[in-house]
Amino acid sequence: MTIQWFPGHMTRARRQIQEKLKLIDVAIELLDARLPLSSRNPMVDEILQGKPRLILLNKADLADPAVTREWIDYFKQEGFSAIAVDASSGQGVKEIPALAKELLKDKIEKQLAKGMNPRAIRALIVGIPNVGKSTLINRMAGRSIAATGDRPGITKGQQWIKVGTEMELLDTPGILWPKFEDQNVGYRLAVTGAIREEILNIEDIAFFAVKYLTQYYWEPFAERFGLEEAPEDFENPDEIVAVMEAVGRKRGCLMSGGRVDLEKASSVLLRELRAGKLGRYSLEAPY
Ligand SMILES: Nc1nc2c(ncn2[C@@H]2O[C@H](COP(=O)(O)OP(=O)(O)OP(=O)(O)O)[C@@H](O)[C@H]2O)c(=O)[nH]1
Ligand SMILES: [Mg+2]
Repeated sequence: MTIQWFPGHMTRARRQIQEKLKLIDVAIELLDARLPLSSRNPMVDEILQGKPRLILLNKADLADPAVTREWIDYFKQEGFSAIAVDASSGQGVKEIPALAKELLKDKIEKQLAKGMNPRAIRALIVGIPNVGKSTLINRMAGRSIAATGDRPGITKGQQWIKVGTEMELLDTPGILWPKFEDQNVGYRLAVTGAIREEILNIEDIAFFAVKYLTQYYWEPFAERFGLEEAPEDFENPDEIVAVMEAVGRKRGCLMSGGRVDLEKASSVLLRELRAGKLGRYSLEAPY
């Protein structure tokens, strides 16, 4: 099964980015630190056409720090400049202007050699919906100028925002891509709330989350939901569903007759995961 959908405004958002490329010195690509590859637009190279690029693993406060370090190494090996940041607290954000300048060093040196005063660096901020682009911009600007919110699709159009005298940032609406070749990509995005839940079945999303998290983060998971026995075989769907039912019972998601309401249990579970109640976790690792 491939999940296919592509809201029209995303085609427009992509076109608008390409129209602005001429004005842009550097692209800042925001990925979700919990799922860097799944939150990476497979068309990004094509869209950015060789612009110097800085990769930010945002929401690093929610991700497993050891896995985030592996991801940073991974992107560096791919030849990118990459750091982990937390746009909501500002952790790591101060380093961004210096890294952008470093990427543009040759260009800036040439301008200086010609006696020109280097103008403010123009940076394009790109990434999937809800990854924290506008939050990052507000953080860098030191004021709340771009609208933010905890659901995808807050930013509707582009907006230039000045950061001191050194940088100008272009906020853009989040973009996704026409289809997910690997359905796990869709599930990872859905677990974190990057895509609307209705696109996938909520019980399938919760199943995916429980399968991964019980395997890699059993202790915090068991503690949060008061569980005792970890699944023996994570590939056995019955065992994963049994965990979901146990969570449902703990949270009182019962139907008449005492059976667990799996849909309700899934919804409660995902809400708690998204609210960070499980602590820090990553949904994919590079190695
Ligand atoms: N925990 C955590 N939350 C963050 C971070 N950055 C952003 N957020 C939250 O993520 C949500 C989305 O942030 P936005 O800045 O609106 O995201 P966006 O990428 O601009 O989204 P669109 O405009 O819809 O494309 C908000 O609730 C932010 O508070 C972060 O580093 N850590
Ligand atoms: Mg936004």
